[in-house]
Amino acid sequence: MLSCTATVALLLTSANALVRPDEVGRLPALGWNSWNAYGCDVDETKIVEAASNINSTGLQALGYEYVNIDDCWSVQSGRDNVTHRIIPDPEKFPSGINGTAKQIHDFGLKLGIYSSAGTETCAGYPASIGYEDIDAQAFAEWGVDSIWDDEYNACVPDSDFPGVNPDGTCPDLEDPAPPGYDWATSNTTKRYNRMRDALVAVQDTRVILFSLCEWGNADVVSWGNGTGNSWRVSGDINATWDRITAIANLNAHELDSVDFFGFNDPDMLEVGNGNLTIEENRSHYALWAIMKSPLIIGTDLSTLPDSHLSILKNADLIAFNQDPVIGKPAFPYKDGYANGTWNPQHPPEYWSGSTSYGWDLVLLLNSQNVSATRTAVWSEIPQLHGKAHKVEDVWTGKDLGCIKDEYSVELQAHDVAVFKITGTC
Ligand SMILES: *[C@@H]1O[C@H](CO)[C@@H](O)[C@H](O)[C@H]1NC(C)=O
Ligand SMILES: *[C@@H]1O[C@H](CO)[C@@H](O)[C@H](O)[C@H]1NC(C)=O
Ligand SMILES: *[C@@H]1O[C@H](CO)[C@@H](O)[C@H](O)[C@H]1NC(C)=O
Ligand SMILES: *[C@@H]1O[C@H](CO)[C@@H](O)[C@H](O)[C@H]1NC(C)=O
Ligand SMILES: *[C@@H]1O[C@H](CO)[C@@H](O)[C@H](O)[C@H]1NC(C)=O
Ligand SMILES: *[C@@H]1O[C@H](CO)[C@@H](O)[C@H](O)[C@H]1NC(C)=O
Ligand SMILES: *[C@@H]1O[C@H](CO)[C@@H](O)[C@H](O)[C@H]1NC(C)=O
Ligand SMILES: *[C@@H]1O[C@H](CO)[C@@H](O)[C@H](O)[C@H]1NC(C)=O
Ligand SMILES: *[C@@H]1O[C@H](CO)[C@@H](O)[C@H](O)[C@H]1NC(C)=O
Ligand SMILES: *[C@H]1O[C@H](CO)[C@@H](O)[C@H](O)[C@H]1NC(C)=O
Repeated sequence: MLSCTATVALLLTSANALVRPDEVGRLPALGWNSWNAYGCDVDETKIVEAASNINSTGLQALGYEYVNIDDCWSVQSGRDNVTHRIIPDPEKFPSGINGTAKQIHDFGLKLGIYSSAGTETCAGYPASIGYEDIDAQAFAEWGVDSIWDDEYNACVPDSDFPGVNPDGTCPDLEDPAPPGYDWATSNTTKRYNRMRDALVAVQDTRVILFSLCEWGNADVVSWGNGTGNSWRVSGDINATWDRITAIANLNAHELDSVDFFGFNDPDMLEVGNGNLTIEENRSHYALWAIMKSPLIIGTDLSTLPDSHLSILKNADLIAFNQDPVIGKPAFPYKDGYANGTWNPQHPPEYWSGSTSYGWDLVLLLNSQNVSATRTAVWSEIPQLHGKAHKVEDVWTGKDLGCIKDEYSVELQAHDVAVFKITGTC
């Protein structure tokens, strides 16, 4: 099951994403999705309430804009027999998706919706394979701004859709490698390109962001930029530290595919959920932000404590994530705790990145289970030149002054320090 959420994009060749008419998808999407908070139990009231909370908490003013309906929004028994459209569940969405969209748009926000590149969604509702044109047309008419396209039961027996086994059964979602390992020719790619093409065909009516939720299958980082605005790099996240570090480790090794219009998606945020400590929440958000991930909140905002809300509202991390001039993320600049190159419990701990705002970013993580010292040595950081630098703490906003050679911090287990380096001194 899934958490897939939304977005779209388009393109011409597999290397370059189609640049949309109004630059939709140029930066990582910021928003909220219903799955991690409500699962299948979604309805118009919760969606509109989430939009209202994004507005009233100040998250909207910071750039959060997509409000995404995940799985379970439609009539489960089937499509409309005449129009072949998916039918919004009249009990869950009494105003229709169009009526819900109107309420979201009235806040100045955007509405996202969920489908799947298969015969049914993860929760067993009608999905889009074979109906891409009909669905894209409906979504555009309803006022939908973003699609989160899952991958489940990805074939139609006895049909010619890419991926059906010769005996009519459904294949494993993990396609076999295509000839020459050219994953851009895989059946997974073909399934998603069908929706991409349908969305491009309606973009004069409505530009719809395209998020792929293919769980990192089929080497998506090698072709995702030709198909969508973002693509999942892994299976689903959950609100455990082990899962967060495993996904962070994976994504940290695949960041070359991140740039304007096309972003790796390490899945939605769990900030506010489960048993994470405040340090773990903070590290999760900071790592996702500096990897230029879509930042899709997945919690009930009406009960989120201010301690957690303030994490989601860190203006410096949002600014780094949304830099209008630099599309590349931060990168690890040296080994982490275990000194390895691949360790799901110990993702890279030393990170740096450039901004167009006159400052560079440095992040230090303590992935150990006990408190530990982490030291930023200026001469090791590729962006920095010079012996002394002006440093600010991103969490507290505190000016740490002019620091010579290196800066050490004592970090609690699983905590993170983030610094703005604002110049030499
Ligand atoms: C993805 O495509 C866009 C638009 O063509 C381009 O600006 C960007 O650099 C591409 N990303 C990568 C990683 O090449
Ligand atoms: C919040 O919503 C109101 C409409 O209800 C809108 O006028 C306002 O601009 C929104 N706030 C922000 C920060 O966009
Ligand atoms: C479509 O038609 C079938 C057969 O008449 C019927 O059982 C089904 O309920 C109809 N579906 C919808 C969504 O109206
Ligand atoms: C949504 O569509 C329905 C059916 O076409 C229509 O009756 C209703 O007025 C629409 N609602 C809005 C808010 O446009
Ligand atoms: C893709 O699906 C087709 C059937 O539609 C099948 O013949 C082909 O082997 C599949 N290709 C790969 C690489 O799995
Ligand atoms: C989190 O995900 C991992 C990997 O899929 C799984 O092994 C683990 O059981 C999950 N934990 C929870 C609490 O869902
Ligand atoms: C949180 O802790 C409780 C009690 O130990 C446990 O039942 C629950 O599964 C945990 N939740 C997660 C997401 O790990
Ligand atoms: C990491 O490498 C350093 C220097 O080579 C070494 O002193 C340290 O013990 C290593 N740490 C771990 C956890 O392997
Ligand atoms: C840290 O704790 C987790 C479980 O809480 C455990 O799986 C892991 O092995 C521990 N790591 C170290 C290095 O002790
Ligand atoms: C993180 O930690 C708290 C526990 O203090 C947990 O309840 C919360 O949901 C998690 N999220 C954030 C952002 O703190």
